[in-house]
Amino acid sequence: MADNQHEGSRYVAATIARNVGRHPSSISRFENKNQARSDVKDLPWSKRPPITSDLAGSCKGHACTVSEICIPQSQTYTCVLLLEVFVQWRTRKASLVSQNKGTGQSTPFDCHNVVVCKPGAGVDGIKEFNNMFHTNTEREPFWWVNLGQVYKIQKVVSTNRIHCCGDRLTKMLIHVGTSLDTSQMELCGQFIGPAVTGQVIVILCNTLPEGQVVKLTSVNTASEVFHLAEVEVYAV
Ligand SMILES: [Ca+2]
Repeated sequence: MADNQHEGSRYVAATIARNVGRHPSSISRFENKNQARSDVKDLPWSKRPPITSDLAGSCKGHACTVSEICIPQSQTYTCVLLLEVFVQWRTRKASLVSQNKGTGQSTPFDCHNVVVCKPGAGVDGIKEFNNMFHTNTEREPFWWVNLGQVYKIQKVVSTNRIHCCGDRLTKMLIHVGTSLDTSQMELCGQFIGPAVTGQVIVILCNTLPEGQVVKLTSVNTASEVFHLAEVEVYAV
């Protein structure tokens, strides 16, 4: 991940260097070159700034195109292609948004007090041998976390059960949405195993799906339990 972030930083730096612009009112060369584009009132609606003038700052009256987004700076602004902004979101340092949030799972399971196994153990920050969520045996058992508000999800980091049985996880799908109905959710990504005990599984959500519910489904050819020591959802 560190390498990806490093590559992302270099990419962003290169992008800004290539696209750096000046405010039309302060740099006459830019203003003259783009005279026809400097007056927002003359632009078709589709080319007008996407944010209000009060909030635009140095982006007020910008000359970015419809395929670009204006990023205000102190006295200038930068026009960056939307696609490149998307890349920045994918590579920027994200925030952990799932810890101690509401959780649930498809079926309960009694661990006989030998270990902590409850839905909330999946987001309690504890990655130890006796701590996990644990469903009953099913073809497609699932677990979810409700983040409490909508986020743009960048990645989901799962830590497999630590003291045994890691190969019970053979395929896992991660969906993001506003309900538990998978058909209404967006696929973040999938893991194809089998996993090993204690494995840390990083799934990048390449499309940056938005939602407040993140649902993990274990997909099996025969009924199986589903258990993970911890799930960490990161958002940008
Ligand atoms: Ca845990």
